[in-house]
Amino acid sequence: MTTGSLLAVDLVIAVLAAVGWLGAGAASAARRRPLALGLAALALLATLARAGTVTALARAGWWFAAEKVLIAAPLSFAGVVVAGPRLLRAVGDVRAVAVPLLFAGYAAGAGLLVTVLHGYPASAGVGLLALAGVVAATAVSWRILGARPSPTVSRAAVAVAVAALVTGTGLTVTPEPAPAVPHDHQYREAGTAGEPTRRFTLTAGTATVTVAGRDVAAWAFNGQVPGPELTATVGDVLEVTLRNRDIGRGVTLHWHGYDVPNSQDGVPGVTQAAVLPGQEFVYRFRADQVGTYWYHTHSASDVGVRKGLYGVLVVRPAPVTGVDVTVPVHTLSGLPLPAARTEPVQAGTPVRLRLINTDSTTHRYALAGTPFRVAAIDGYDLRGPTPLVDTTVLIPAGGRYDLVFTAPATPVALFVDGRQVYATGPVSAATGGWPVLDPLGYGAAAPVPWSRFDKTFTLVLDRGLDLRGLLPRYAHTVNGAADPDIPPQVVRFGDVVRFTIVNRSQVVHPWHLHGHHVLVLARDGRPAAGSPLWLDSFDVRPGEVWQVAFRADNPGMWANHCHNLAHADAGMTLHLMYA
Ligand SMILES: [Cu+2]
Repeated sequence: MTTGSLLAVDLVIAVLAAVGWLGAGAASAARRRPLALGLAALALLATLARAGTVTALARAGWWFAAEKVLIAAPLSFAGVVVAGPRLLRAVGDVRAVAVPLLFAGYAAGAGLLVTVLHGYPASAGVGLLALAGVVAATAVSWRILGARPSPTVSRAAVAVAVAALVTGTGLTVTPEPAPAVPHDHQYREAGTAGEPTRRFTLTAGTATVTVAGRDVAAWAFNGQVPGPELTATVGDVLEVTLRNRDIGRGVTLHWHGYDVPNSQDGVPGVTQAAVLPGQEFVYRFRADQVGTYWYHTHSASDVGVRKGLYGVLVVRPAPVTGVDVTVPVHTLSGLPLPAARTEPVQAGTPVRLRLINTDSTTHRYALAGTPFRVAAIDGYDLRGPTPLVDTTVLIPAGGRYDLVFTAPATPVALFVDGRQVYATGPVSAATGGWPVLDPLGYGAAAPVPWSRFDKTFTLVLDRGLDLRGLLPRYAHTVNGAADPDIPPQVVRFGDVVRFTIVNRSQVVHPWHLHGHHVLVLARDGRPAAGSPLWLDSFDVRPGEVWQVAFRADNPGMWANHCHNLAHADAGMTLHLMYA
């Protein structure tokens, strides 16, 4: 079983245990003896099963099990010890064991809430808060059920609850202020004098566009979704003037995967101010990375990109031979883009399909009718890619794959999630059962260029209640905190930096570091065995642990975030900062 499934199973079992104990308590209070015994037996079985799942999770990595071992397990154990023997002795009136059974339920429920609302890292404060909740709920039940606990027990319970509450909520300590994030930088500008310059103007505005015959209200660059395709030849200087006509939430241009100087990165509040209606901003950088990229607004990015403020950026080596097609896939108001197109290609022609996922979730791509190779991922050529047949690739949010093949005499078609988007002629193929390519085992290996790391960071991705804002929210968290309270990661120019990224949540997090490509070292403890993978976007699935590294060679303040942009907006954003 994968760690991701184990996390899900453990959650279900924890719910069963809590519901079982609470139900048994309620049934015994109502003198429903057989029901009470049945539910208590279910709860006991679930608690025992949970010992197994928590042990397995701890073996997969302490991140997955910390709060379960340190908080939920002792609480559950106390519940069993208190309720179990009393239940066995309750031969006469089953109502006498209602409170011990409810206590076991509150204990199991508190452990579950710690996992769901707080997660990683476990802290003494959270443990004490859970304890206070259990004691308080038990005391209230006691009074409601009319039992008369001894005064000593009552006083002790109140004392424990108050002490736990005071320490758990941190009322006795002054909170540390979050580290300041500097927003004004003076970093090097692009040295771009004297090279051939490619000039573009992108005007952002509300627009009505037609998708699959339907009119859709969109936010568009130059009135079209996607925006104009920006192309350059390696060595050109790109000069892009961004104008905002009427997007009230502001616009910027972020060059996704393009490792531009920090001042051109387009992150509002970090590298520039958002461009407001009537304003403009000129981006200028040298196109020195060949490959497939895209641009998108980073201002209110979740809604902005979803509504259409994105486009393709392709930098080609000169000269181009054969057929070279970009396929940016997007979902606009629930409708899939691009529209399907069919273009005959002469047999023997080299074809490159540049697949771009501009959505916030993973898409599945299948190329039918020809063997093909994955020539590049995220703009970086792979080493020794071998031919693939009837194989699908999964592209994470923000990611790009270049597929290459020589056109056969028979038609070829590309399917995205089963929908045909590009073809050279009529093809019908059922691609649903095809195997999925694992890029970590594809192509020819090469040694990792570093053997030691100057800085190592661990990012544990989770969900949790975030109470630091004005309104409480169920945030997507990194190391137990949500933006803007996640401390920046500080590196020095020249450092070799290693990130360990752990997903202990129930959803996929496509990770995206600005300004750098990272080399994949390992996933779930197994070293990457294929071509070196230099990525800017990679899916960290539930239960996965990725290790990636890079050399800190692009000074500035860089966003480092989940590219499911709804998650990024809901807290899953931090920053990499050069000292
Ligand atoms: Cu995410």
